[in-house]
Amino acid sequence: MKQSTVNDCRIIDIRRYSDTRGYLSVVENGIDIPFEIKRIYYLYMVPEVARGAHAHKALQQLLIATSGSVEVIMDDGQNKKSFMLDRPWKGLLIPPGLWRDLENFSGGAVLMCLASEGYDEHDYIRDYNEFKAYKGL
Ligand code: T46
Repeated sequence: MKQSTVNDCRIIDIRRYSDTRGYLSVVENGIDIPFEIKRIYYLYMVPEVARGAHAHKALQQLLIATSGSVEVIMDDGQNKKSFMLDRPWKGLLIPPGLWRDLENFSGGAVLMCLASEGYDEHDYIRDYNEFKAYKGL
């Protein structure tokens, strides 16, 4: 998706069920997100540093701050858009072909990623100039 832009990213409300015992949220293949989940990973105990700084060529993702808050800055090479993930029922759907920086992790933040593919380092673009060239810019 070389043509994807930051406007293709969107925040979704994740289904949640509440009763006197608290909340339960669920993401289910084929119902809640537009891709099949093949991998789950999560970032935690992040000190005051930025992570990310890469793009994916094919990977689709749903990012959820299951605890605390994280700022995700999406970049299509021409425009940037910042998303604050600060509720466990808010998810950021990210199409392929976009650069992302992860910043301002709050203390105790846990950022979970539901991913459409297995891990493949060849899917990463970790150099910003290479990313711009990939986008034809
Ligand atoms: C993303 C953001 C939100 C693996 O061996 N398997 C995996 O599935 C993943 C995701 C990572 N790794 C290894 C590769 C590196 O040696 O874990 C190490 C740290 O990965 P990375 O530097 O890519 O971490 P982040 O926080 O910059 O990015 C990660 C994901 O890689 C990326 O897909 O979108 O979280």
